[in-house]
Amino acid sequence: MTIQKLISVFFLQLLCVHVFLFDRTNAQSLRVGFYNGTCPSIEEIVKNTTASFISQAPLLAPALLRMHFHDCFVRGCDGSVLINSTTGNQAEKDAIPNQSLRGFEVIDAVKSAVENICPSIVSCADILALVARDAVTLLNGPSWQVPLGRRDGRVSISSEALANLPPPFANITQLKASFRSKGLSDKELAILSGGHTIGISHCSSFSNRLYNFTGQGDTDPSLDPNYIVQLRQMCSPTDTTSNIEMDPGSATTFDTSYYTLVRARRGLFEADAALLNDNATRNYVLRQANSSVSNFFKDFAASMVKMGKIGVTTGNRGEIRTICSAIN
Ligand code: HEM
Ligand SMILES: *[C@@H]1O[C@H](CO)[C@@H](O)[C@H](O)[C@H]1NC(C)=O
Ligand SMILES: *[C@@H]1O[C@H](CO)[C@@H](O)[C@H](O)[C@H]1NC(C)=O
Ligand SMILES: *[C@@H]1O[C@H](CO)[C@@H](O)[C@H](O)[C@H]1NC(C)=O
Ligand SMILES: *[C@@H]1O[C@H](CO)[C@@H](O)[C@H](O)[C@H]1NC(C)=O
Ligand SMILES: *[C@@H]1O[C@H](CO)[C@@H](O)[C@H](O)[C@H]1NC(C)=O
Ligand SMILES: *[C@@H]1O[C@H](CO)[C@@H](O)[C@H](O)[C@H]1NC(C)=O
Ligand SMILES: *[C@@H]1O[C@H](CO)[C@@H](O)[C@H](O)[C@H]1NC(C)=O
Ligand SMILES: CC(=O)N[C@H]1CO[C@H](CO)[C@@H](O)[C@@H]1O
Repeated sequence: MTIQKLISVFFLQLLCVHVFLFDRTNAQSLRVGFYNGTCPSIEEIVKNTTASFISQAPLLAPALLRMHFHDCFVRGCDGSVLINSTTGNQAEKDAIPNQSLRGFEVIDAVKSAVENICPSIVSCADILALVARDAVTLLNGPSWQVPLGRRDGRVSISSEALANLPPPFANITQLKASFRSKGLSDKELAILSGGHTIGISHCSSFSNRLYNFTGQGDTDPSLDPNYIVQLRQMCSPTDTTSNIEMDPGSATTFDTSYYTLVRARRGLFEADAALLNDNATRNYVLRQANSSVSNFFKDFAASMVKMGKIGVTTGNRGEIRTICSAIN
């Protein structure tokens, strides 16, 4: 090895160690009860406001869970998903994967309820993390303590959403790489994909599997043929409006049935079916599909806490937005 190479390897390692410590420090500075002294009723306000929406429209809950995921995978959990586009900037919200995000009105209502009690104290990124937890719990899912103290970012760029969010046709190699790039393991991929036990999809996210999988007018062989018949009845090849339950009949109940579906080759997206193509994720699916040995709730709670720490902004970086859809 030449001296130059040695030196560059050394600096590369220094850089890695630095980035590593930096991220750890940030994530560790999140803590449960961060607002104990400054906004003690925060969790109650968030929960009450969220519940007032979800009790009227339970299908808002999955949208709110997904919003937190989309926030965390793009620029870290910094509320950047909430920012509106402006004349000079196309924001994450307006990227293709975000076209189907819903529930921004819930976040806005929670934020204004919080601002009424503790103005300019609680970040939109923290609100999103709390709302996602409450949404899951309200649909009979697990609960968990949410470490808080995130600050809001001031940047939101449409192209970053496309680059950082795995598409519904991602294969297992791509999914693992995407999650690993965010510090999440293959097992955590299998766990967090269980979020698809609630909510809806548009036909366009999977209709290639029903009509023209490889461009030969064929279907996806990894999808149950009987299920294909049913799905075709709900989705014509050009349908852009129908809402299809990802976990039919149980779209507003957070349970383990996602894994039963995937095992039965009825996962809606290629990315769901792909979990069967790797030993670690496959074993996880099969284990959770057996309710007597499932620890999905506990796993999901822990993985949500971990996902909620991706690339967070803390300390005095960033800001506390007063309106979640615009930087201050
Ligand atoms: C593993 C990679 C993932 C892929 C490829 C993926 C893809 C998708 C797609 C395509 C949709 C439907 C969008 C539409 O057509 O309307 C969707 C919906 C949803 N996703 Fe994922 N997702 C992934 C991971 C996650 C994670 C980690 C979570 C949360 C923990 C999550 C939660 C949801 C929820 C709750 C919905 C339903 C949203 C609604 O009802 O509006 N997804 N996902
Ligand atoms: C905030 O209060 C809760 C409940 O009393 C407690 O569990 C937690 O440790 C406190 N956190 C901080 C950072 O003070
Ligand atoms: C939240 O709701 C509960 C039960 O309805 C109520 O007792 C409590 O006062 C509410 N808290 C806030 C902060 O609105
Ligand atoms: C996954 O997709 C990538 C990109 O299309 C491809 O290069 C790779 O071979 C695929 N891997 C598997 C296991 O299908
Ligand atoms: C299927 O896809 C191929 C290649 O993209 C295209 O040429 C063909 O017209 C499609 N067939 C149908 C029925 O959409
Ligand atoms: C995957 O699991 C099967 C059965 O559990 C085992 O036979 C096989 O060796 C495993 N493959 C790898 C690559 O670990
Ligand atoms: C589920 O797990 C239990 C306990 O380990 C086992 O006895 C049972 O055979 C499993 N069922 C299936 C369908 O795998
Ligand atoms: C952001 O866009 C939404 C939807 O168009 C709108 O209701 C909201 O008022 C906008 N926020 C700001 C700060 O302009
Ligand atoms: C909810 C939301 O903001 N959806 C937007 C996603 O992006 C498209 C453009 O690509 C907008 O038309 C939607 O309003």
